[in-house]
Amino acid sequence: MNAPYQLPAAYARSLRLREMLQSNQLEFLMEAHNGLSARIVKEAGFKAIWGSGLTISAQFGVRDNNEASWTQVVDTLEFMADASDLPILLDGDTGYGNFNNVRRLVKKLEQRGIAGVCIEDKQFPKTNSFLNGERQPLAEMDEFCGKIKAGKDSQSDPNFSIVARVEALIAGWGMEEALKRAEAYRQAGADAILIHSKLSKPDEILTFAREWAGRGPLVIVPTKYYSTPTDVFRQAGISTVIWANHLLRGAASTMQAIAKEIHSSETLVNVEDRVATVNEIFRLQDAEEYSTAESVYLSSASASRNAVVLAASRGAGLEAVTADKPKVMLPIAGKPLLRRLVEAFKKEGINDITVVGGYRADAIDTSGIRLVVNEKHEQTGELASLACAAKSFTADTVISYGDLLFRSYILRDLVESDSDFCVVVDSSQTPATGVSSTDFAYCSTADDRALFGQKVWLESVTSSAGPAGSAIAKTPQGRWMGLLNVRGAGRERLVAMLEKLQQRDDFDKLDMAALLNALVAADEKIEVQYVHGHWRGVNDLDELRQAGDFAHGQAPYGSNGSGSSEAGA
Ligand code: SPV
Ligand code: MG
Repeated sequence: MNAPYQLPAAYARSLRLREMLQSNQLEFLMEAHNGLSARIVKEAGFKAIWGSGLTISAQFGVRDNNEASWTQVVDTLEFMADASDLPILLDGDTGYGNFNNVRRLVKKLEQRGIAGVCIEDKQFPKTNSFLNGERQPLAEMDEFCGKIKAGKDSQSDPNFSIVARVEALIAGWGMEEALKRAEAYRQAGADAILIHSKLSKPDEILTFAREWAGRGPLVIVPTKYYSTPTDVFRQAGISTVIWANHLLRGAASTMQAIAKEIHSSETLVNVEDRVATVNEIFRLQDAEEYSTAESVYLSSASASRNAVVLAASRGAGLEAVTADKPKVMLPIAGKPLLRRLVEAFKKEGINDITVVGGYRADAIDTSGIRLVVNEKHEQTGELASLACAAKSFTADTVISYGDLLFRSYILRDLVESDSDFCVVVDSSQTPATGVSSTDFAYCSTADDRALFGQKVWLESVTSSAGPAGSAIAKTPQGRWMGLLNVRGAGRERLVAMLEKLQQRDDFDKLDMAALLNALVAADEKIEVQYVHGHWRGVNDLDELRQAGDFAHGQAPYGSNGSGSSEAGA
């Protein structure tokens, strides 16, 4: 069965306004003048909004004399229509020109989902009815009827409403003229008549309503005769009451009081509890919807992520080339190792990068990174350096050795892991071929290179701090690359573990492998992602040369380097 046909949103709003105008119970429109107030009107329970010319002008800080252009008004209405799904009746002043301007206005309002427009029989540019009303020239009646007809002929949504506002009482032309004009406007096609009065009593409105005798919906604006009980309007057969400017006036009084208070007291302490909380503003802006959408539409790679790069060492075996710089600043195919690493992080959307320097930290290029220095780098090891970056775990974080080069998929797959801890292990390297006796990894399953969908867990890593458990007796399944991803609640647990290890006497000697082993010993699950080559570390001059070849092999097509000599390719 087909779903029932849904009216497009603009139709639904125009239909709702039309039904309000035609209903036989008294209805109310509440003024709004921007997106925020439109939202507030909706939340208060109103069924529709009055887009007041006075208050939209006032929120711009200009007069109600068509000083704001009609397109500026329409742009404001668009924000209001976005912030609230209520029907909006625009106070369209005189229609901003002649019949032709009204035609264009109606088209543009329909396009922005506005339900109707009220136009008044004065001359452009208008002045607010409560400012020297009797001196204000009225439009010629037939000319105004032409505007109404032009508007009705140009609407494409049959439910769009045009309300004709009679200013004869305001301008002092008398009841007879008001009734004559209202009838002419009704015959020209107006969907309702707004009869306006500036008296403090509702007398002329009630007389008008009696004489009008229900020929069509009547709309009123009781700003001046505000003390009239609402039931009086009900009994007079009024269709709709407009509360025309009270949100703006309320906001003005509050802003004046708060500005004065803060200016004179030079503190926020007296006002904080008397104003909406910042969280309430976020709620009104629908900030939560943004967060939900972010989790749906932003790829996990571009969500906020950090990186911590361990770069404190000079590089044992590299003394000949590191007299004036740390290992991470060694050029590989013309570009420092660290720069290559930073580019790899940035490509993965990781922009918050903390580098822990030590030896010749002054020679580290700090563009695009935050440098923290392990001042005791000569006497301490990797964990002491990591502890210097403990404040950087403000989001999911990749911890990385500083001397790594790798193909980009390795980092991408690592950050996409949903485990709290995840490491990359190269199954192509075993102690026989490896150059280092540390960082070999024992895992729950060996890499048979067809482990898709099956998780592998780390059991231990060979560490300079000594063998971890009994695993050392077996053959390791590969070599830990020096990349650890920490996500979610794992971050706090990692920092806690680091603090715990800091209590140990041998903390200064501990390396990253010791941290991984301590986590495993504390029953943490550390996921292993296997790779088979596709990366380089730099631990001696030979590896430095191989890293250069690797970098050339990774150079973009069309650039100078185009080799392909890399490990395990
Ligand atoms: C407005 O709200 O801009 C109106 C109503 O036109 S009144 O200010 O009462 O004329
Ligand atoms: Mg107005």
